[in-house]
Amino acid sequence: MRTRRSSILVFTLWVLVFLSVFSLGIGRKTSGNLMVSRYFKNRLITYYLAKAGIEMGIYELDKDETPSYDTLNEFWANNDKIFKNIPLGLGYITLSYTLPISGSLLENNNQGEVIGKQPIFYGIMDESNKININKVPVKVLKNLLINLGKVDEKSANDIASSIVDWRDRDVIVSQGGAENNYYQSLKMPYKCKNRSFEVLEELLLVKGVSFEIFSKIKDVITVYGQDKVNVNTSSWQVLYGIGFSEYLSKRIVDFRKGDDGVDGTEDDRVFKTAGGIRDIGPLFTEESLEINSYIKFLDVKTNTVRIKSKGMIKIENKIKSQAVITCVVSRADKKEYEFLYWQEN
Ligand SMILES: [Ca+2]
Ligand SMILES: [Ca+2]
Repeated sequence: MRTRRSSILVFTLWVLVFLSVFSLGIGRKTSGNLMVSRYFKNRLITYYLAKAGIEMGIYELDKDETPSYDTLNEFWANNDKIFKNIPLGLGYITLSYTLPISGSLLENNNQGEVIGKQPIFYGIMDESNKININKVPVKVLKNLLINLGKVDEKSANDIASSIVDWRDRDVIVSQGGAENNYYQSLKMPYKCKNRSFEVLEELLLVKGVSFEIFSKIKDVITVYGQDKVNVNTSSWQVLYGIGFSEYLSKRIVDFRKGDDGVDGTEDDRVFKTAGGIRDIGPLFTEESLEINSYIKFLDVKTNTVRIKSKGMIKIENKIKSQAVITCVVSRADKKEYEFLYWQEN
């Protein structure tokens, strides 16, 4: 009897042990699931907030009051009341960007300029504040490589020609350039594209473009939009990349900033035509000649923008969860916006 009792006791004990271990397991699993589901829930909320931000951006852009020129002080380009920490539903939305600057100028900056503390703009970025490697002529590519890529003149000429050969449809080798024959002769051969660049990294496939050169120019180039740079929205580094001297590039941008010396504020001076850069003040003969040479690569408006939208859930003012969507939108077709690029993080 005792044996039976004790065996029942042992059995019950085992069941209890089993059940407690089992329920512990369930407990763990449930709280784990709760965390995972909370993560996915937050992820979903922030994703839709970011997506709503893109819609909000396009809505504001659509109200552009000055179609003949686009500047950094337009409400869609810089306005923290519309684009910074905007509450919506369970979270917040922010649209922001900084002006593109070449890596090489940041590394070599010894003029006491602020590095890594670029002003943040709240709004939509003009994608035409960069140099479009699909559309600019060999002359601009060459200047870009010399001034910002820190490449010598001969190499710059060869690389610029190779870039044009890569994107043009013909198979005629430009002076110093490279077409299919060259790429097929490589140890690991590949085809010359003979089509437009779709992503910046494609440049690394072009003859002569090293990673070092690429990293120096990648931030000031684009594969989207028009052939000309918008002088109302570009950094002086981009004007320098086109071929203007460093001095004149800075003068143009400083003039644009207005008396407060800050881009995107009310006192900014607007270039309503590219010729407006002749009015920045007295010009030396060389500067006038410089303007004559490069003014054809400038515009004052844009047909392509980049929107970076961040959706956030905050607890006590700290970001708890966030999602970022970056897209490039064309408004070249006046009737509808076209998405050229879309990336979710
Ligand atoms: Ca070609
Ligand atoms: Ca200003």
